Amino acid sequence: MAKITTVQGHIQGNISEASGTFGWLMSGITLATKMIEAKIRHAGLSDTYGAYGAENVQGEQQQKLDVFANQALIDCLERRDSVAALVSEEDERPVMFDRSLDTGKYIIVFDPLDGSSNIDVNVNVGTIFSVHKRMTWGSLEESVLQPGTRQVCAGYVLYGPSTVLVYTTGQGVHSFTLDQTIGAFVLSQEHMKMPEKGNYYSVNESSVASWPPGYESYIAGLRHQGYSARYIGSLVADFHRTLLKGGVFLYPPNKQKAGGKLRLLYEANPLAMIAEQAGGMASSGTGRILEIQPREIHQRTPFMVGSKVEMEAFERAVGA
Ligand code: FBP
Repeated sequence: MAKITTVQGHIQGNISEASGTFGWLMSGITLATKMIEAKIRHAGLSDTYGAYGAENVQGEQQQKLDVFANQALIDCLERRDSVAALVSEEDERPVMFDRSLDTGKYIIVFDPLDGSSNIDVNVNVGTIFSVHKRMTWGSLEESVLQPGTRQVCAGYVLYGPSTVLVYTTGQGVHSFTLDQTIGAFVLSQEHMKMPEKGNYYSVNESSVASWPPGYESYIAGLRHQGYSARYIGSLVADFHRTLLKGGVFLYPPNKQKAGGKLRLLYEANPLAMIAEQAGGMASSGTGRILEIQPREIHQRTPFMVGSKVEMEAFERAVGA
């Protein structure tokens, strides 16, 4: 019988933190995302599509699956004693637990269901997570607002034709596929590398007229070199393709969203850590994403990520 490696088994050898505690913490994420996966697979049969009827802190119409995914992650993670606080895209304020420094060591920030505007049309969506170590000084709020360089783990789950979990703890990028027959995420690829150069660019060109100088000519240059366009409109799906095939994904600032649309803590930072660990790069257009000092939990940022060749060309084009 072929030996299989689960996420918890893989963590044992891949983290400098207390692996047992961390493995138990990660099992909260794998359990919740399996619950979300099951709900998504049956969405058309169980009245799970559509709006929930409330707005989240971003001013977005919450989808029923947004609310389900958020609650599943909170329910599973609050039972992990090592969790000191949870920050979700769906909630204005963090959920804080009264746990001592010795016990409550980690902070988890997450986007429970990214790309949720695509759910009803059966397009890939995802869950994104990032783990920070609680600082031994200052308040819990200060521990939540740490730069991306201080992440101890980052990952996402993509709910697509198959369900994959991709994560890093700073020792390479590894991918697991959900094996429905045993209900476990099984290791399917280790030490993934983003190709140095790709053939795709991915951006919503509808706002091209209000991009800052250099962006439009950069994209025109890629088109001139024969790059093809790919844009799903689900960040996790567009990022996963970029990780596997190379190229570049951009969500530039524009007139409506001068600070960008995507959120720093639970969208840009975790994907930037994975990209860099896989040999790629991630920029805000003025600097490295991971070096941004967060000011508030739902802060947005312009987000450009991709292969080394395309990203170095991008930085030259916009003078970053
Ligand atoms: P949420 O669904 O988590 O709010 O994510 C935002 C998002 O849907 C990303 O997944 C995607 O990359 C982007 O917004 C698409 O934005 P736009 O429709 O402006 O191109």
